[in-house]
Amino acid sequence: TSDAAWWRDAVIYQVYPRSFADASGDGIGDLPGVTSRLDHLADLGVDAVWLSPFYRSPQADAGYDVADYRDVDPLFGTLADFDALLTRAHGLGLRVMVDLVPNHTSDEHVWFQQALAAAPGSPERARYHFRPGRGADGSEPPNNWQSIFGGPAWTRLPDGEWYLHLFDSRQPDLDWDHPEVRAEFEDVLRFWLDRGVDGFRVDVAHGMVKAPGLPDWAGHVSMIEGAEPVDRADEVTGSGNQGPMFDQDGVHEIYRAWNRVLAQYDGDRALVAEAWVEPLSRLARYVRADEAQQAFNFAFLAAGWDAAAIRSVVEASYTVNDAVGAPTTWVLSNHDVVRHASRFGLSDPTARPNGIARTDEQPDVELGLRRARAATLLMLGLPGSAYLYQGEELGLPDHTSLEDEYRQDPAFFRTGGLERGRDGCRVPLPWSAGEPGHGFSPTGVTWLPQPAAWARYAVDAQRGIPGSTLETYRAALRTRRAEALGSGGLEWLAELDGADAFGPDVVAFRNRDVVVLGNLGDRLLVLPADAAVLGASVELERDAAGALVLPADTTVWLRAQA
Ligand code: TEU
Repeated sequence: TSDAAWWRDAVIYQVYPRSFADASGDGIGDLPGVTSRLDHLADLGVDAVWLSPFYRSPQADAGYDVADYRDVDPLFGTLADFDALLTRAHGLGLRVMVDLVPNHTSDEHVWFQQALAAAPGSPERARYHFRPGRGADGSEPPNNWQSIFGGPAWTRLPDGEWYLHLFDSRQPDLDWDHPEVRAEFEDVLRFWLDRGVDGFRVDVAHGMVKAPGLPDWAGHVSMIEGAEPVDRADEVTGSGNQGPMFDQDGVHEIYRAWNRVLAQYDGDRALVAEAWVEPLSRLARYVRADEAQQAFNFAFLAAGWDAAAIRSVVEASYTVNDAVGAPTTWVLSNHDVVRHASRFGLSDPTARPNGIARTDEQPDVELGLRRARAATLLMLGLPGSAYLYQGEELGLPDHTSLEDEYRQDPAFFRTGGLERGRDGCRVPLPWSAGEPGHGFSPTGVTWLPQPAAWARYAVDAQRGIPGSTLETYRAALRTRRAEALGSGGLEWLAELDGADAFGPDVVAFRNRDVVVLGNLGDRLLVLPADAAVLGASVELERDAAGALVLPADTTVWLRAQA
């Protein structure tokens, strides 16, 4: 891995294939749809695309339940469609990362089908976690673990054995002590590396290895008893991803093995770990010269709209970074969380940021969008690599009034509707304002309904319109590239000549020749008279004396004075 490796300062755009663009007309996005819209991404100015799963799958968890790791689901197209996508992306100078889902398979994976057909204690069951139950008749689950999606993490078969699933019952966990499991995934990596992918986003990267003996977890006991969970007191991201089923030391051996596989290929192929691990010093253990190249920085996503929290998370991110000698990453939205345009419009944007919102509070759409744009400009001004989620460049909010009959997230069903689920951030993208389904599909069909008020967010309603969210993103990405901000350095600023005193609500730093100022407070900040604006999250105005002012909930990029 060279110092100039592409991923160090890359802006990587997450495509959620079922909701990006539909070429076939069935209302579900597909790979030819993605290929047909790659120009949008090249034009936006991102460096790479990460594709969420498009593999053969019964879609019990929108493709995060893989039945065949080496094939494309007919919903999304064919392997030839994938190759065409890759060729076109590379032709446009875009890298392509694909999703790897190693913690669990689909229940329709051939291994699990063989396990179901085999007897308790048979070798076919040894690739998963099958156990007898507890209690006199074995009718109690083998331990007290709960599924991340709600309910017990165990399901019983008619023959009396139980199997483990940290997510849905249709997502049985693999046993990573089994040598065939390890060999199989190294082979899957090679399959996609040979086709030319530039890297992998590793799903539940802190999973896979479980504590020996699968011990009960005190955190679950307290949750069941309704008390404050003992082990989660200092949890920042609220992901619930803690206990003996996550972040075990043994998982690092898997990354070292994968790192060796990637190293056999040219072109700085990369692994990004989706590890909901805290604190950041613990997350840093995944980002090593001989392990993953990157890990998502969810602490940044969880910081909320609070200058002190943002400063301290940013600071901590770089401390971690110094220790491992690799760049950090930034992320504000993905397919599991409430989009930041909606999160920042809630009274508490830090409440359950990892998506399965329990609240029925309706966000303030305008405030949310204003803050989201300001947060994005803060993020894109920071050194490191940034991840964008499809639609955030349009300022898309969540669909917050989706009717229950449309919901598909297993988390909704496993909690009896208590958790509202993640469908609201997965609504098909609006491409053109005047068409049915906003141009998502040639037939107008969309697998989830789009809110009626979405025309304003459509790509064609924003392209070329100065000040639109799309053009604000485009301009910021252009400047970020031109000024090499991704590979720059961070220097906090306490003051700026000619400007108002910052006060605690201003996040201010210099990166190379750019000064980034985010005003998270409610006071106007007067900027220097000669300030040269390189970019702003909203159009700036002047006060009576003719000075530029930075209003509340706004970020500006200025040319640094020598
Ligand atoms: O999510 C991993 C995860 O650990 C969860 O915390 C997830 O963020 C949470 O359920 C949402 O609130 C990954 C994928 O990103 C997610 O889409 C999948 O459902 C999950 O793994 C299982 O594969």
